[in-house]
Amino acid sequence: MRILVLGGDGYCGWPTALYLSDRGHEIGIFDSFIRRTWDHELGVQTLTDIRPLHQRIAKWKEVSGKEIAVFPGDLTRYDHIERVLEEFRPDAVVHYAEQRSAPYSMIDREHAVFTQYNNVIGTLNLLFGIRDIVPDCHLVKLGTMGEYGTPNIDIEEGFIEIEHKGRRDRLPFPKQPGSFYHLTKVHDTNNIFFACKIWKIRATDLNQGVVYGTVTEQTMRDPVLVNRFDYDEVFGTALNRFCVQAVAGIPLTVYGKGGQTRGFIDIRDTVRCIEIACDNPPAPGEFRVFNQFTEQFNVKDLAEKVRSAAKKLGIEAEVKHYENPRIEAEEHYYNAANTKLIDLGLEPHYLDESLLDSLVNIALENKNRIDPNVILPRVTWARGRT
Ligand code: NAD
Ligand code: USQ
Repeated sequence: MRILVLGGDGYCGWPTALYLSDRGHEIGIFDSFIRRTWDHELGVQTLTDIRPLHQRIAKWKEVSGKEIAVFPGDLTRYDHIERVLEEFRPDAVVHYAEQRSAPYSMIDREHAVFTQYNNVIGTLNLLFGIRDIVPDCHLVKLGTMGEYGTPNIDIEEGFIEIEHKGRRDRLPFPKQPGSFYHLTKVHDTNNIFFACKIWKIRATDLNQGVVYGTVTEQTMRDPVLVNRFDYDEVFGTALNRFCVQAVAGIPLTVYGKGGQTRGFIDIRDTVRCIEIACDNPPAPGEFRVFNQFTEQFNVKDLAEKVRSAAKKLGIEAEVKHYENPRIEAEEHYYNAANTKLIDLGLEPHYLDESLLDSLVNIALENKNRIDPNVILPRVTWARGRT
C-alpha cells in the first residue's frame, strides 16, 4: 500500500513510518515539524537525542534499503495537503498530525485556540482533500480514549445500543472530554462521522489510550533512528514521566488521590494497530471506532510499579501525592471495551518487569539530559500556567 503518515516526525508517527516501511509499504511522511518548535517554546528537550528528519530518513535507507518520501507541510494549509495528496496518491492516510498535549491546550486562551484550530481545521482540510483527490483512500485517524471521560457505566467502542422510551438505536457513545485538547478529538470525530455519511469516505477512528515506551524493533537498529521520549510536565505522559522522575531523584508525581484510571498501550502495539487498521479497511461510507489500548491502570498503581522496578536497579524512588493541577475525577468506575483490534489479530505486549526495567534504563543512559526544572506541574486547569 501507499501510506501517508501525517505527523510522521512525532513520537507515534516516526516508529509507525519505520514499521510500515519495514513491512513493505511505500511510505510518505507529511509533517510541519511544529512539535520541535513547541519544545523550543517550552524550553524543554526530549530525553533521547532525536535527529533531524532528513538524517533519520537517510539512516533508515542505509540500514533497510528502503526510501521514505518526505513532504514538509502544515495541515491547516489546504494547499499544502492538496499538493501532497495529488502527488503521493495514498491508499491510506494515517493522521497523527495534531497538538496532543492536554496541559498545552490549558496554558491560556491562545494555546486553547491554537490547539482547536490546528486539530479541527487540519482534519477538516484532510477530509475535503480525500473527498476531492483520493475518494477511495482510507483515513486512519488517531483519536483518544479521553473522548469518553470517566462515565459510571462501561465504555463501548464508539457506539452504544440505547433503549429510550420503548425505542432502540445504536448511537455515538456519550463524550465527556477532560481538556480543550481532548475536546478537539470529539470535534474531529463528529466531522469525520458526518463526512463518511455524506461523501462515502471510509474512516477508522482509533481511540488510543496513553502510550508508553519509546523503542520498537526498527528504531533500535541504529542510534540515529531513536524515538522521542517526553518527560516534561506539558508533553510527558504518566508512565514515561515516572521512569525519568525515579532516575532524577524527584518523588513520583501522582496527581491528587491517584485513582485516575486510564487505558494504556505499549508503543510497539501502537504501530501494529495501525497496520491492522490499514490491512482491514472499512467499506466506503463506513465510520468505525476501535478502542486502542491493551490494559487499564490507575496512576497510583503505575507509580508503585515504577518504584519497585527502580528498586531492583538499586534506585530508591518515592511516590508522592501532589495537588492535582487538573480538574478530573480522582476515584471512579472505569471499564472500557477493547476487543475489536484483538479480534483482528493484535497480540498485546503487556506491561511487565522487563519493559519497566528497560524504560528506567533508558532514563539512566540519558540521565545527563534530564532537566529537573521542567518536571513539576505548572499548568493548572483552573488558572492556566502559574
Ligand atoms: P507528537 O506531538 O509527538 O507528534 C505529532 C506530530 O504531528 C509532530 O511531529 C508535529 O510536528 C506534527 N504536527 C502537528 N500539527 C501539525 C500540522 N498542523 N501539520 C503538520 N504536522 C503537524 O504526538 P504523538 O504522541 O506522536 O501523538 C500522535 C497522535 O496520536 C496525536 O493525534 C495524539 O492525539 C494521538 N495520541 C497520542 C497518545 C500518546 O500518549 N502520545 C495517546 C493517544 C492518542
Ligand atoms: N498524571 C499524574 N501524574 C503525572 C502525569 C499525569 O498523575 O505526572 C495523571 C493525569 O492527571 C491523568 C493521567 O495521569 O489523570 C493521564 O495523564 P497523561 O498526561 O499521562 O495523559 P493525558 O493527558 O490523558 O494525555 C495523553 C496524551 C494524549 C492522549 C491521551 C490518551 O498526551 O495525546 O490523547 O494520553 S487518554 O488518556 O486515554 O485520553
